Amino acid sequence: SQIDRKNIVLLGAPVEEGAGRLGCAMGPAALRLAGIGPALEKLGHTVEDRGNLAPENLSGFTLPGLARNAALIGGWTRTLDCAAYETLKNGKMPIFLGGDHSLSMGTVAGAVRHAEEQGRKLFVLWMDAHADFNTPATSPSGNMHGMSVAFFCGVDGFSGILPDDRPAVAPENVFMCGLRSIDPDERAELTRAGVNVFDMRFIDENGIVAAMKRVIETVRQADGLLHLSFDTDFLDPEIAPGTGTTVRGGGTYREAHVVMEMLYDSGLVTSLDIVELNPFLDDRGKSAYLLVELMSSLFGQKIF
Ligand code: 4U7
Ligand code: MN
Ligand code: MN
Ligand code: MN
Repeated sequence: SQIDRKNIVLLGAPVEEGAGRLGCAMGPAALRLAGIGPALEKLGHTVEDRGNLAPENLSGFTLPGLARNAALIGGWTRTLDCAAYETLKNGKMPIFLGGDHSLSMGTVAGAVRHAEEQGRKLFVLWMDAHADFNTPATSPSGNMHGMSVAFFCGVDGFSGILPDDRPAVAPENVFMCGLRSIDPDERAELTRAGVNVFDMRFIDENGIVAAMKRVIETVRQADGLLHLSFDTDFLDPEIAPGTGTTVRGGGTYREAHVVMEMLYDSGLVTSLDIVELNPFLDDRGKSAYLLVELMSSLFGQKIF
């Protein structure tokens, strides 16, 4: 691709109103304090930290159904769509420091807009305990961090956040890894849409390396671009307690690292979100430090 992963741009997205409990707005500060910038520089990358972004004003905007803080999340989506698109257009690799997972509505919208303009396909690797495939019609909570994938796949129910002519990500180009908590209506929509799901049972039975080989092979065959969206709750809560929606039985330390190591070797990742870190719930920076360590593996840190 023309995106140079040696030229990294850090963009803070302190959004927390998409989640059911507050605290994710402190995520960008915690990731910086845990040393994300220096860790990537140490690996030979150029890191430009643009600080934190702010949402466009969409006050008064609402969505039909149950979607809490739709105006604020809609405003963030517009800001992040532009930030992702512009950074990629300049040939640089954006890393979005979250913030709750609703931020991916904007980052992926911008990434797919850029990819389509280049005549390329955008693939999304969604590492998460959850599918985030609810809509304002199906969501049991109304929390928009559980709706991001439905949004960027163009599922009905979100009109007015971005112009209707924006490209959507094809559900068959979305790979979910680590799932272990899916709502009933969400499951029906996910199946209907045809998203690729490597749930925890698949990982138990086949190993995470088998899942990752399929993802990498598919993206490579299509000469696609790959957006990685990494939800802290993909990880087992024993190793990453600092997130609001923990589910036990998650990814292990080595499973997470080997995914990052394989992705680095593939050279396919061109944009990235690190989301759902809630420093208020963390244990002495444990989750923040682990996320930084994983990013080192994603950017070339080798064991041997
Ligand atoms: B996260 C949930 F009901 N599915 O929609 C919902 F279980 O970004 C959780 O993956 C969503 O952490 C979790 O509220 C969103 C719930
Ligand atoms: Mn999520
Ligand atoms: Mn999650
Ligand atoms: Mn969460």
